[in-house]
Amino acid sequence: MSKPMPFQRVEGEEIMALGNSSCQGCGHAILARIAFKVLGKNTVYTSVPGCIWIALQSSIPLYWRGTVFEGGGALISGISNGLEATGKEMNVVGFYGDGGTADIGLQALSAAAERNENVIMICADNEAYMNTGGQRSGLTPIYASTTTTPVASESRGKKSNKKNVPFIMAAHNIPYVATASIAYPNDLVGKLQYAKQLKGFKYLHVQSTCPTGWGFDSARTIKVARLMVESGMWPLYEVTEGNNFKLTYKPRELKPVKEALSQQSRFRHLDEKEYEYIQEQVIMKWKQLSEMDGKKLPI
Ligand SMILES: Cc1ncc(C[n+]2csc(CCOP(=O)(O)OP(=O)(O)O)c2C)c(N)n1
Repeated sequence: MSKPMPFQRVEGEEIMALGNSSCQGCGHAILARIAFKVLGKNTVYTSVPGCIWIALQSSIPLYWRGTVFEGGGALISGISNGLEATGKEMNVVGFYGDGGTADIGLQALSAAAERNENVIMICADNEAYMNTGGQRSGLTPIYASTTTTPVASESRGKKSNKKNVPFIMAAHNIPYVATASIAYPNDLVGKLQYAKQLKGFKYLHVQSTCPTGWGFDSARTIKVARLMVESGMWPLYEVTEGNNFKLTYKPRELKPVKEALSQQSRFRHLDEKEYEYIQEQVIMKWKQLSEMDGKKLPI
């Protein structure tokens, strides 16, 4: 097992303005700051409705376009093709939330991936529709309390498991798919650098903590994000050249999921049986990923 990654300063020109209109401790703002340092000024970025639109629009002074939830995949495709037709080379980057990526926006993104459009698509995953008050999305984890999956006498939070969107995207056989976390900036930077120089559809799925929706003190945002990785709740990996799977970070041993989840009030109602269920799922999935590490995916 590899050592914990040392912290390094993220190099690059600071593009993000000093102020932005996201909440204190917002993972999206941290993601944007890091990402634009790597992407640089020769970038056009796009948004669909959500917190990431707000975070970027208020602080990233680069060429931008926004559209409806359903249109995210079409918008990045159109811009990329337009640039190619006029002989211009720019990074075309879609920054969409988990709702905009995994639910309403999935069809157009899938079509863009299938056409292998030359774009980078970044899913900023805070695990619910946070911009409208925290309704569940397809990427909300099981048992999480949200405004549409509240905890009450007949309800224990979200009933179903988190959708595995990185694997859905990998099944399109695109050149690059990766997961990342705002708590592992070096890993995130390396993945962005790799994606930036590659032609075709690149998909980065970044777990982005939300103090408001997850329920923890904003000063702890990186600690909470790190615990999600250290517990195996959010594994860091990449799939290159269509199907080569590699874990990019292997904690010495996984921390108990309870250590990560008990810090978030969206899980404060969990009983031992529910923790046990999540723990078993994580161990089973971690075993599967460890077996796949360094191998080709059967897709
Ligand atoms: C078709 C449609 N349905 C609903 C909305 C309302 N709406 C705006 S932002 C948003 C939440 C976005 O959530 P997500 O994509 O997860 O991003 P987050 O805000 O959590 O970063 C919703 C539901 C909308 N704009 N369009």
